[in-house]
Amino acid sequence: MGLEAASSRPMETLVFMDLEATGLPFSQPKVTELCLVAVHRHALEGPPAAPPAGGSSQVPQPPRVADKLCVCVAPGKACSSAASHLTGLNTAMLTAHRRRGFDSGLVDLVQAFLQRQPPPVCLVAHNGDRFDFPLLQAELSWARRDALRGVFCVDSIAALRALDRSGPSRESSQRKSYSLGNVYSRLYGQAPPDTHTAEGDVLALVSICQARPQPLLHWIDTHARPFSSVKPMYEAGAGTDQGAACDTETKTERQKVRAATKLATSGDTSPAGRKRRPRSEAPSRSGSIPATSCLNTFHLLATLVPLVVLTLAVALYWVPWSF
Ligand code: DCM
Ligand code: MG
Repeated sequence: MGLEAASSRPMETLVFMDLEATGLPFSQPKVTELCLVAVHRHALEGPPAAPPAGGSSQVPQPPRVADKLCVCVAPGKACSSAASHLTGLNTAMLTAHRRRGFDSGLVDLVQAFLQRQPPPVCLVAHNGDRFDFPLLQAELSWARRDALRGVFCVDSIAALRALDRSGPSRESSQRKSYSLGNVYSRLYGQAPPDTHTAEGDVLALVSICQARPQPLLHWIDTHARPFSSVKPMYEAGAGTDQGAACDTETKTERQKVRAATKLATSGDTSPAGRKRRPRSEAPSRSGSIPATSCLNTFHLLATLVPLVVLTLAVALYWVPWSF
């Protein structure tokens, strides 16, 4: 399909990627928005970012030559209230706007978009190893898991940490936050615009990567791994206990995730969200008998009735003879 490439070659196209979703990994989230921005490595290798102005570094212009694919997706499950609050998206809204699910049409679209790019193609996502890549792999497993055969991927958090450790000042990466917003603010002295929209986050990531392009490209070339090596965040139809997959780094973050779990389990409380709850998930009304309990009663009667008939028959046969 033209995307196959030897990992020994430098990555020619970088596809910056961000996914918005219904919640954190433990909730087996589904994608609500996807954004891909593809640039040739030349776009980063070009002239350095504009010099600092007035104490804070000026944010570089985004590469002029870039292909973009941004798609809203109906997730088919409720968004956690935390996710809705962050992203401004909820399931009712996406359904009301008649967005389609993460179907084979979207897989074809993503595949066609990547095929247009000169290979080797490398996806770059911030926290991609823990969130975006496994989630994309899980969504693809519903359609075609091998759809991104030949594509590579790298996590920009891992890259930036490594560059800090190996840079001239050998900065410690231990105590620093590498969240997208914090990295961006450290570089440019301001918060990134449009955070938690897929496009906003991708463009913020591109700006971050423009700050130190040469060492970053070198790191990407030596650390890109095949996307096929990414394990899906969850298997299609797997159970709900995904606690081990939380994107936690520290104890404090684990606590935050536990707090988010409470929010997430409260679910999408919109009337539309309640209406779409599948029958199997609906709580049984008080007084009604669940179907499984009817089945059990039937089996009990089916066993007991022949036993009683047999006992009566034996009794009727033996009683006259016993006198
Ligand atoms: N997310 C969440 N709760 C958080 C942070 C993120 O549910 N505290 C989910 C919803 C987001 C997705 O992760 O759509 C991706 O996060 P981000 O917007 O940082 O890319
Ligand atoms: Mg995002």
